Amino acid sequence: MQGEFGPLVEGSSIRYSQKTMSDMNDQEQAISKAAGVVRSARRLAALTGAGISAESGLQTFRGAGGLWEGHRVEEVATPHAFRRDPAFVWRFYNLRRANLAKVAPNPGHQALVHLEERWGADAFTLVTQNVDGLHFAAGSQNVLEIHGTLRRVRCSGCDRTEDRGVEALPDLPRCEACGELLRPDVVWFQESLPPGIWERAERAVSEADCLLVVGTSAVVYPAAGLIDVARWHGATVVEVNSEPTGAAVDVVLRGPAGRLLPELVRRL
Ligand code: BV8
Ligand code: ZN
Repeated sequence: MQGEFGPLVEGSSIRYSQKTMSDMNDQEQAISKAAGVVRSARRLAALTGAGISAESGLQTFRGAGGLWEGHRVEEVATPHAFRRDPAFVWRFYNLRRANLAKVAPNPGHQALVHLEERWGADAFTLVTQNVDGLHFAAGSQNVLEIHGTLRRVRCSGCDRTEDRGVEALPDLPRCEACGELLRPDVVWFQESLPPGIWERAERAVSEADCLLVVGTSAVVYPAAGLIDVARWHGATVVEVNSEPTGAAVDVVLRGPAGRLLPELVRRL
């Protein structure tokens, strides 16, 4: 029977391999170190990506199944793709919106709510690349959705925005005010991030004593650049990820955020 650390069950006894034992010690040391860093932080920030929503059942972008109808998100989430074939792009987004109706926040999202409750919304800022709205759904309040949200639409004509929750939208939804095509109010590739929100994210990260980087492959910029901003300003960076990434961090908690974030909070 293969468990988290690979215990081998032989008969009635469990035998841990030497490597497994050292892995467990490493994990133990890392989470104790991370808890010490977080506990002593006056100001905290978190940067989350699709990985924190994986345990809610939402597909990540670059994981094994990270394709949609054989396309990479970078090919579908662009102004060019929308101009060329708005029905194709809306199919992608309406499917993702429909998925939102079936999912709920997981213990990883809830652990970040606990951090905001403990530090207060002015000393804990949650910056998310995710557009699934699950941080708000979990109860986080100080959330900067730097890539927008699937729950909001924007008129490609008059720029009017509207929160449409997760209601089903037509194949080509139109603006009630001017009749032009609506688009998802998300940041596509080659588009700028919402100015005010981006500035607030940069400031929060530059003032943080500790930045938690959770469930992101750290390949999309300028979001991934926030990790460097934190380090340049002297923050300690703690990464929570089930896989290695290229991010320059100080402490690595390797495993699912839905298990590691609650464990980290329990040790504070
Ligand atoms: C801009 C909204 C300029 C839409 C998204 C070459 C080099 C560097 C940069 C570029 C380049 N060419 C182009 C660029 C810029 C480009 C970019 O970064 N491209 C990348 C692909 C190279 N960036 C842009 O275009 C940005 N805009 O630069 O504008 C500009 C300047 C001036 C004037 C005009 C323009 C805009 C980027 C925003 C794009 N929009 N989303 C939508 O969602 O449909 S990005 C998209 O990727 C999502 O937001 C997503 O959040 C984000 C990042 O992905 P991740 O969240 O990290 O998800 P991923 O699947 O990659 O990783 C999941 C991780 O979780 C993995 O590490 C996995 O191990 C881990 N994990 C899985 N399960 C768990 C887990 N961890 C813990 N627990 C688990 N259970
Ligand atoms: Zn309009």
